[in-house]
Amino acid sequence: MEEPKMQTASVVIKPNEEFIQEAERLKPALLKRKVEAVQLVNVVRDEAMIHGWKAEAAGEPALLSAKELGKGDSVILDFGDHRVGYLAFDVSSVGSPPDAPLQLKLTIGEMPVEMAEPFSEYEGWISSSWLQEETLTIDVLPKRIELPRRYSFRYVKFEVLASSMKYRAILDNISCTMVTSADISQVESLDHPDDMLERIDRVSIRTLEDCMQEVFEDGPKRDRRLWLGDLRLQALANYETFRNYDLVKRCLYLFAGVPDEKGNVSANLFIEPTLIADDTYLFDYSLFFTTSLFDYYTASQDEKTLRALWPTARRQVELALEQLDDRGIVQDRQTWWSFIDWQMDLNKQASSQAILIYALKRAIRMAVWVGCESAGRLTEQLSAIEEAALKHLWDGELNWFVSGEQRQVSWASQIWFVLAEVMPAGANKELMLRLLDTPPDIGLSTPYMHHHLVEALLVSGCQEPAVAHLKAYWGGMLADGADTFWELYDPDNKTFSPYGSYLINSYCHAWSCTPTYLIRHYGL
Ligand code: RAM
Repeated sequence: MEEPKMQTASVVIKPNEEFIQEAERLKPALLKRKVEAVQLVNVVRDEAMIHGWKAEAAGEPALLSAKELGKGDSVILDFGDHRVGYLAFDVSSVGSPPDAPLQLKLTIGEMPVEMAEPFSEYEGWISSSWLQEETLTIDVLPKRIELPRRYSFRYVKFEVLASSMKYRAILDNISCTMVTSADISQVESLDHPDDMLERIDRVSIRTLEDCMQEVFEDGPKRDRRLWLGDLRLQALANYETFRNYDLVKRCLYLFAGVPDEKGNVSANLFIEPTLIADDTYLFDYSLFFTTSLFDYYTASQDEKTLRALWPTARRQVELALEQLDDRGIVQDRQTWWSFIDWQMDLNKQASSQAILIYALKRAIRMAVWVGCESAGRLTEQLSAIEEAALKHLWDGELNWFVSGEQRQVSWASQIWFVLAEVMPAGANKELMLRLLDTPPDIGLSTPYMHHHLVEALLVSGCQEPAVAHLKAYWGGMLADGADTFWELYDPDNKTFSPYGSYLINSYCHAWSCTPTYLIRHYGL
């Protein structure tokens, strides 16, 4: 898979110190819990399993203290569930006094495949430094080792790269101090009569919990960063579960704290060493600042924050409206200008137009709530872009929304136009049912877009296929061994990765946690 054409711009940031301080004030304390491995495992070839590997039980972790490890020996520990936290272990020696340092390699992974296929073979286009491995050279034994980096994992492989002929190593007391800002005691139990929905709900919550750190991270393995598109969905799931309004508020203030000179919010932020806006700007993600503020206010009724952040929210729609061509249609571009999905052949114009309509509708409601004079003007602009969309992007002969110069028909374009509620309810329902019956070639490639498919089915009144799809897709991940839901999952191509290798995919990913929102919010 080829790398998308990223735009790197020299951006001038106009920090808003008041917002940055407010975000700092809302920084959460992390909850900690120490856990131990539950078993030793061997990872063996099994073509029936995802990626062709499975973990097989190989005994109690207590066996480790009697296992003498020499050069070339290795053990794999299974922590029994997905963990995010800090690893520590004791290492000692048996035999003669250690006459040379011990060299240990740790490979830390969310999936069995990460224990089995060497990271040195990775050739994807995003950095291999995301693959979790460490080499330690230990001069003095015995020693308690506390690794400084936070990992996201279920399995840990220890390999002795070098000891000496005179001694062997013993590993013991291997533990993980888990960290999260999510307080599970806040979550009401679901008690759903449908077992599958109950399990999907539980794993969604585990996924969200592990992504909730000092900000809502997209994935604790990768990118460990606050992305706006992910934040929007995590926030929706959070309102139904942990109800940590302050963490959403903090993230909104962080984005609003570092806009560029025109007022545009970045697609993602780095929080350390200080708050830095990434130089990636995405048309849809910037607009999701507006919709995320709308959702936050709807859930929290926090009027003070609504008023403080409204100018930033309004600015995102104004900047998007400046990107229309003279027909009133969002201009298409050859670069990675709007995200929508990791479907590489997707033309993003129609979906982006629909997202602008979706965001503008919410902006107008906020303008009314705060008594902003822009409400009237925004309402006129809304009818103009809805009309333009129906005139230029709806193809009455094909009965589909089309996108770009080639008039591409995709799932994403239909889904986003239904979510934007441009056509009457009956027509939206018909469109969704037609989409399921006669699927266009350009499909969906992430749980992120599958979320939007299910939500589009629900808002258009197609509850039965919505539930069926949710169970088939997220239930498919469960059947394939998910402890937390994944960044990428294509049931027809289970090795899919937009990055060039499934080794680098994230297997606990925020945008995949939404079934708990869909089930609880829509009362499925
Ligand atoms: C991926 C990130 C994140 C997403 C961006 C667009 O690299 O992990 O989830 O928001 O892409």
